[in-house]
Amino acid sequence: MSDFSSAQQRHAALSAEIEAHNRLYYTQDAPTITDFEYDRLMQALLALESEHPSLLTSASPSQRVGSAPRDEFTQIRHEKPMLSLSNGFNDDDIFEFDRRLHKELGQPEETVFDYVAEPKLDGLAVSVLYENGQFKYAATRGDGKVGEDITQNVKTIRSLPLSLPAGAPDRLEVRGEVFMSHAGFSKLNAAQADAEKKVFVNPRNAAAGSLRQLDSKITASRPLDIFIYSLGVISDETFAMTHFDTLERLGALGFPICPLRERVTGAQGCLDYFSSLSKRRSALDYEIDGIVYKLDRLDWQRAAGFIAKAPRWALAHKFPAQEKSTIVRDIEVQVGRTGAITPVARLEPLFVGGVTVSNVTLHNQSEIARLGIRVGDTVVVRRAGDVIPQIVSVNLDKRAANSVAYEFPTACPVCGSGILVEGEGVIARCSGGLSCAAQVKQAIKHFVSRKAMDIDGMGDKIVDVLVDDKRIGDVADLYALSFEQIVSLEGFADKSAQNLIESIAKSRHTELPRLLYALGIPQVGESTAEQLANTFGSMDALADANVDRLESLPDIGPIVADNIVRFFDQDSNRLVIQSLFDRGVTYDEIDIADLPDPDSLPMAGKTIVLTGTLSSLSRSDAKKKLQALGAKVTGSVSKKTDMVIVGSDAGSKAAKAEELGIDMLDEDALLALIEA
Ligand code: I6G
Repeated sequence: MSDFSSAQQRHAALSAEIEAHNRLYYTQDAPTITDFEYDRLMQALLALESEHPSLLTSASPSQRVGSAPRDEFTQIRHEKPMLSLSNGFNDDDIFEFDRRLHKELGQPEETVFDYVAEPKLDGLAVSVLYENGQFKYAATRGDGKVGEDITQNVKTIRSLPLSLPAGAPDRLEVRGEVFMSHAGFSKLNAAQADAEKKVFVNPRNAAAGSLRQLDSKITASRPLDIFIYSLGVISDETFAMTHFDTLERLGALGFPICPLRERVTGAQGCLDYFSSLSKRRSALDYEIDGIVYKLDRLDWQRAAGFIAKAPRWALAHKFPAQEKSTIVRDIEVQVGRTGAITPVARLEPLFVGGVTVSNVTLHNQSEIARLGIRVGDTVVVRRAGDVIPQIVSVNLDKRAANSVAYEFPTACPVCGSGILVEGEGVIARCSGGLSCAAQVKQAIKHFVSRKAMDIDGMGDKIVDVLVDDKRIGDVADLYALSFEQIVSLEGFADKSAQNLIESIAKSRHTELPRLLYALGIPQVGESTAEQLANTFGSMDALADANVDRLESLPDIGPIVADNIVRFFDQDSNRLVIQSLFDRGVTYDEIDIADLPDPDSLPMAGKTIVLTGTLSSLSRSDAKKKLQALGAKVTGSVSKKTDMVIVGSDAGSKAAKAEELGIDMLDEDALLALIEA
């Protein structure tokens, strides 16, 4: 036998052996060799491939260790769109889902449907295509039509087969959820913390961050796992007749399938499964955010079809907000950019609703009084979906006998100035103004932030040090910083100091809306800044505007108008602005004569909300385009909203719009609207 054919045989044997150990370890949780022995097998395989590069095929287990970093992700168009799921939140929603399906399929009430119930993992959806039994590519969901090519990264997930046994369909696309177990997440975060790298807030973010690495070697080092839950394209139409059998067959081909899947009977069977899994949820080693029910018969699935971007035959039953108890270690107050004092409860860290929570805002003094909260109290913390965690109640039975009522401070904890309280304890403000280091720091952090002057590399810690060391006292001082001053800071080398100097220099020339927003005038956000810039055209013209003129603008009420006038009335603010210009800050003046009359624009007077992900333009571009047509784009849906633009993965805003009967447009309709 030639050298090469013996290497070929050895390669095939080693590959099969490694993949068998991958299955034992990752799918069956029953390893039969040590990590050391596994590494030896992998090293032997890598050595063979380095000696005979032609042995390195796309299905070699060596692909599991990652490959050369990429510059960017390329795109893959899904042959079959990747859908999202409709949501249900209570028993009625599930009965209604079942009733609707009966109606759609023309089945009498007495026919009881079989459903398959599976946990909905909180991870990232991916699609993986196999051709002739070999892993061809993997893609993210993206907008459902086009995703990103993450082939090299997904290949590193060891529980996913790289090749399929004989008998697998020639073309087989599987879809599933990539996730990170709690155990893997804790281990990863401990390692990240040891290496002084970023720790992740929850397993989902860790999984997402790991999967979207341009360097697949980093992905390979992350404990990712996957459960396959459905098919995309398949060349064999007789693969299975039911969803349950589809999962069974996929399992037999070596795919990891969630072991908690169950075939259940009727809507009541779905609800029984939901209640039984809700009880086991906290004991699972992975995060789930609901249960997915799917009509079992595939012919009925096909007949039921789709509404918008979701199948009619499936429903995600979401878990309600999670609540858990913990102890309040302390109550501290934070000082914001405009001196606003916000009390924050420092908690014994707890894992709730998918994140570790150690700080929860208490909003204001009257909220503290409403809850009657004290340091040392046991409290119930609630977190649902993306909503920020909140304390909902205090367990008085667990209150210590020697506990004392919390007293709101009367002096700023940072500068010692008095705290002024307005509005029955709702607003508390440090009276120190720009003599308060906390306010100065916050103002500078806002000024340098991405949507303001966008000074890349000027992080929070650097601002803290620069202010504490009195190297800067206001935003204009940033433009007087020297290379020597920066390079002398801890953690800076010549190159990083030079980069920061260049970022500062680059920000000198900017646009008026950015500069106005960066100044941090109370209640002047990005869109107000833009409106002010487009109306007045220059800083001087705005500074001279009076309250009446400001209030005549569509989005500016008396409070914002008053804030703007007061801001420009303060000598200290005028001095800082002058010193910004003296230190070389410039902006392009806007020729206001060129601007159309806002009332004559086609969407004048319309209030629009954007939700979900858009595929062909970013949300901020869409917002700008709508604003240019005269629309007001806001962040929350209310009765005043005229229209909601719904991208993929839209959540509660779309549901609210539906509830309020507000017009909803998808991305294609939005593009048509912009073009028209
Ligand atoms: O996002 C999903 C999570 C889980 C799913 C899903 C699922 O089944 C257990 N199934 C389908 C069909 C879709 N998304 C579109």
